[in-house]
Amino acid sequence: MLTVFSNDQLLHEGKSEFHRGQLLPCFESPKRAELILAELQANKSGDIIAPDRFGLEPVLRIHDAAYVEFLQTAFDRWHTIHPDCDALPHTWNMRGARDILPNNIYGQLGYYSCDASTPIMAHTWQAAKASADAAIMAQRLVMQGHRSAFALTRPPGHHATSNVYGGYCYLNNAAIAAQAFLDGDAKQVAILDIDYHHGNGTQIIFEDRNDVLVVSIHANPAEAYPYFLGYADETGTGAGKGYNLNLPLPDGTDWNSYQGALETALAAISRFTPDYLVVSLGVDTYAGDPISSFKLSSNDFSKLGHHLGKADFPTLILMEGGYAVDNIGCNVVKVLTGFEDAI
Ligand code: OKP
Ligand code: ZN
Repeated sequence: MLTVFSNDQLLHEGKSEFHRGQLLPCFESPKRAELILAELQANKSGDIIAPDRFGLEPVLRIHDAAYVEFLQTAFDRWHTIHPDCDALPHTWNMRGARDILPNNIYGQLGYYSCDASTPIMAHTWQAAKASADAAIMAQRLVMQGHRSAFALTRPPGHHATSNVYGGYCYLNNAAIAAQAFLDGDAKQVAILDIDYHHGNGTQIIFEDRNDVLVVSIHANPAEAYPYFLGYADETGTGAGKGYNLNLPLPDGTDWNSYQGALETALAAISRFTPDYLVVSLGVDTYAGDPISSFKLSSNDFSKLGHHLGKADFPTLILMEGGYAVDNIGCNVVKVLTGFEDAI
């Protein structure tokens, strides 16, 4: 399978994130992408190409202009006050308070974010934009007739909304790609999110729309990040009623129970008859993941890829999470190889 990746995506390298009471080295590191690339090359998985530079237009179809400008300028504003550390928020809005944008950089970081795990550094914008460009490039290739393409998107995207970053995500690559399909020749697009964490950003972006079906299999949010969305009773709003499907699974889920959810998800997608499928792929469902609790094995990822291939849609696979760095390359290659073996 063809892979799209830009070296600019490696420029984002956070020092630390707030994790369970401590500032720890960031789990979401450039090493993740490097190890996936190395494994793709070792397995002769297909060409790896750099994306074109797309303008802001496809990004602004999903994200607010003021939010994008904030992401472009936040680090410089922070850096003049704090030359030695990354920008992390510490104060957020509260229920009952006003939806108002303060002038202060600490206030604005809180306004535009949802957690303290997602630092902004000197090149965060550049890397996030390059990651979105990889998604758009792969989207173009699939629209031009490739059966599938893999965008090695890092930083990931599925927790970002039109105007909120968090969960290591700044631009919602899957949403940008889905919208780009619709702005091309598609009438309907399905997004299947199989990261361990619920794709709250993707759900919020599309929950009132019926041209994008969002289906997500993830850890029960009552027990796992992002906590405040991703429950089974969220089925879409307004015109989007019936076009959001959440399949939360308990701690310790292994392939046996995962497979049933995957079949349910793919059956719902088939009924929707999308023109294209966008897969938000996280391999943090792996048993060895340091921040997750599912129990998929490396071989299970081959079976997962096989199911995705058998679903028989023109498919863009893009990367979300996966933090067991020693196995991340192998697990991603298993998904892609399983996919190709099925078609
Ligand atoms: C991103 B993706 C605090 C615990 C939770 C955020 C997890 C983001 C996961 N450090 N941290 O969906 O893999
Ligand atoms: Zn995740």
